[in-house]
Order: sequence, then structure tokens, then C-alpha cells
Amino acid sequence: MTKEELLQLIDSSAAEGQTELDLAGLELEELPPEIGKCTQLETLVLGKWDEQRLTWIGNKLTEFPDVVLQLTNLKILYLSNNQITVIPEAIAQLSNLTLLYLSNNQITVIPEAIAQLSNLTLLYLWNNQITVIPEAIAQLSNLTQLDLSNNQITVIPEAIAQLSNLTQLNLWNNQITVIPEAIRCMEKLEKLDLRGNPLPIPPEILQGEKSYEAGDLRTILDFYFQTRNPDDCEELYEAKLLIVGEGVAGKTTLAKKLLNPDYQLPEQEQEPSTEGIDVLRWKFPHNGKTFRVHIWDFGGQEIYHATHQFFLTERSFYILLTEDSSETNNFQNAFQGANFSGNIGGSSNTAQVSGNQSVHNNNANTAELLKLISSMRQTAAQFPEDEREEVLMEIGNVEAQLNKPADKRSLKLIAKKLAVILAIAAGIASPIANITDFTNNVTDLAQKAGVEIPMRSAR
Ligand SMILES: Nc1nc2c(ncn2[C@@H]2O[C@H](COP(=O)(O)OP(=O)(O)OP(=O)(O)O)[C@@H](O)[C@H]2O)c(=O)[nH]1
Ligand SMILES: [Mg+2]
Repeated sequence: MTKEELLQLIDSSAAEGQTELDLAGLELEELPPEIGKCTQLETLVLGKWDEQRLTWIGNKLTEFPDVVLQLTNLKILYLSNNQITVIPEAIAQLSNLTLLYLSNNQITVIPEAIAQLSNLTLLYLWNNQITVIPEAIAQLSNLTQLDLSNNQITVIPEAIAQLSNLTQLNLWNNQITVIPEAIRCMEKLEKLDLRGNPLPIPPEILQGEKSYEAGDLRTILDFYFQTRNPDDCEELYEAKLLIVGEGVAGKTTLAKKLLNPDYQLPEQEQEPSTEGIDVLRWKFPHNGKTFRVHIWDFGGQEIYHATHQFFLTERSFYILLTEDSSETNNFQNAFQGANFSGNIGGSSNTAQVSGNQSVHNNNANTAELLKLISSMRQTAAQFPEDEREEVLMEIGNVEAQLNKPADKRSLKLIAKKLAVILAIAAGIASPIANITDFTNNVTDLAQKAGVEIPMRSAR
């Protein structure tokens, strides 16, 4: 759109008294002052999610446009996907605002003045550089949705609990370590997304049944406040036990002996070597309850396969069987390769999938990639129901990307989805035939599509 066309659009909008004006995706570095004429505007769009192109389109505004502050009838203001660094104090003038979208900008501070937008019901500030939630935010008594995900927030202020109409509080990917007790009293709160924060809550609780959803609010709060008060705590008698070691070290024999203390070594034939991974269930009584252990019996040697490292999860119990202590070093490397971060629900780590030289090779032809997808689907069909549904959906997402021309694919999305797929596979406790081929296919695909898989080290 040329400058003239833009001015015409603004003129006719003002003349016709239109209440909505959409200027998203025009690469505007600043707004023409003529917009100030459109005082009738109730909705102004300067950045949005494009449903057709399935992408965010914004503008190139580096400052919150002053002229917008004159549009005091505005109820809805979309300023997502720009490069705005400062929200001016004068935003308080827009007192009719109900929805304010400022996601995907470079904002570092939420000004106190925001508290004067008393009609605000939705405030989106995800993907910015915000470090502090000001106490003043508590005055936004009509707020129902507050999204501050992907910022650098360290503290949830106690005052937030005064937002008595809040139903959704999204804070994933921040640096929050403590949940204030007052949050338990927020009666209307339905969703609390705290995934990706260094909180002492396991990721499987912070996360819902689907990996892209937040976990159940009450479960999160009960877990957090009960573990801080051990008297209220209910212990979960369940563990994942991984037996690793060189080939013929006796791993399978140990697993059998654990399952059945009367197990005898076969006199004649030898135990066949384990291929891939066997998962066995071992139950025994403990404190009047049944303790359930999922034993993962790895095929020796296989442990060195890059893909097996994805199964080495934190918060698991390991037995390393060795005949001589020098072998221990080999396993140290395997654990390092798996990138254990040492903290529960640790920050995300990157596990290099294979040599660097292949990372930028994205010339593999699509047919080859789709073949890998098809064989992943076949293995996924054997997954337990919940995991199957989730993994097939994610495989579908990757496939959709691969079906686009190579230069239109979102490599970031592919990498993310492949990480989710691996995490789902690693979390399955029952034996799956060809699971090793499955993970090999995933890493192969990553390599051939030219992406590096970001691995969360625990799930
Ligand atoms: N004498 C003796 N033999 C053992 C013992 N444990 C295992 N074996 C034998 O050693 C061989 C290898 O044992 P496995 O338990 O299959 O070893 P593994 O570590 O599972 O081997 P892979 O699956 O190939 O990695 C088998 O023939 C076992 O019968 C032991 O404590 N004493
Ligand atoms: Mg074995």
C-alpha cells in the first residue's frame, strides 16, 4: 500500500465514521498523524494473527504512536508484533479500552498508569522483556485474562489476588520461583499456566494432558502448597528404574531376578541379547501400599546410540552394571549427552542431535521426509491411547510444515514439535516394538529437515 493509498483509507474511514480500522501488515514505521481524525474508531488493528497465512503480521512501530492516544473512543487496540519498547504513562487517556494486545514487542516495563484503564478485561503482553509485574495492576478489577508468558518475571505479587474477576493467568516461560498463597483465594481463576518456570513442581503437573496445555489449576496449587507442608503430603509409590551398562553385563538377568527372586540362570542356552529397550513392570508391597516400578532394560551398546539419550530422563533411578570401573566413564558421557540440568523441571536444554555438519543441510527431498513421517505414524499407532492421540496430532503438525515449500517451513515449529514427540515417546512406560526406530526416525527427520531439536531435559 502506498502512502497515498494509506491516507485515502484513513480519510474515508474518518468520513464514513467507521468504527474499525485494520492496518496490520503494512510495514509502517510510524503512523500518519491523519489517523487522529478518526475519533470515532473503537477498534484499531496494527498487528494481528493472520488466519489465512497462519502467521503474525504486525508493523515496524518502535514507539507507541502518540496519535493513538487521541483516539479516546478506542475499546480494542491491537499493537501486537511491533518493536515497541515503552508503554507511555499517557495510555491512561484511553480509558474506554477493554482489550489491549501488546504481545510480541520489546516492552520492558508495565507503567503504573495502566492501572487507570479500569475497563480493561484483557491484557496480553506475552513475548516482551518485562521483569516486574507492578502492584498497581491489582486495580484492574474487570480484568479476566492476563497473559505475561515469555518474559523475565521473577515474582508474582501477592496483590494479583485482588483481581477478583481473573479467569486466566498465563505466565509460562518466566523465572518465577514462588507462588503467593493468596492465589488460592482467587475464586474465578480457572487457568494458571506456569510451565517453564523454575518452580518446585514437576513438569507433568504444570502441564496438562496435552503438552501444549497448562495443567489443572487445583492440582498445581494443591501440589505446591502440600509439598511445602509435608504433613498434608500423599506419597506416590511409583518410580522409573533404568538399567544401563555394556552388552552382556547381566542387565536383563538382574531385571528378571528383581521381578522373580527365584529366577535361575539358564543352564544351557544363553539369554538372548536385548534389542532396543524392554520395559517391565515390577510391583511389591511397601508401607501397606503397592509400589510400582517401571524397569527399563536397555540393550547394551545401544546406550551409545544418540537416540537412547532421549530416554535418560531426570527424576529416575539408575542402575549402572559394569564389570570394571573404567566402563563408568562411557556412561558419564552418555548422561552428559542427555544434558541433565540437575534441577527438577529444569530449564530447557539443547541436545545436539548429531554432528554440526548436517544441521544446515535442508536439501533432503520432501518425499524422503514424508516417508519418515509415515513410518513414525506406524509405530505411533501402537502407543497407549492418550499418547497416541497426542503424538499423531504432533506428527500431523510436522507433516503440514513439510508439505510447504522448503523456504516457507517454520523450522522453529518443526524443531519444537519433534521435541514434543520425543518427550511423549520417552514418557511411555509400556513396551513398544520398534521404539528405537521411532526415535531414530525423529532424529533423522530433524537432521534432514535441517533443524536442531530443543530438548526439555525432564518430563
Ligand atoms: N555366571 C553368571 N552369569 C550371568 C550373571 N548374570 C548374567 N549372566 C549371564 O551373562 C549373559 C548375559 O546376561 P544378560 O542378562 O543377557 O546381559 P545383558 O546386560 O542384558 O545383555 P544385553 O541385553 O546384550 O545388553 C547371560 O548368558 C547370562 O546368563 C551372573 O551373575 N553370573
Ligand atoms: Mg539384556
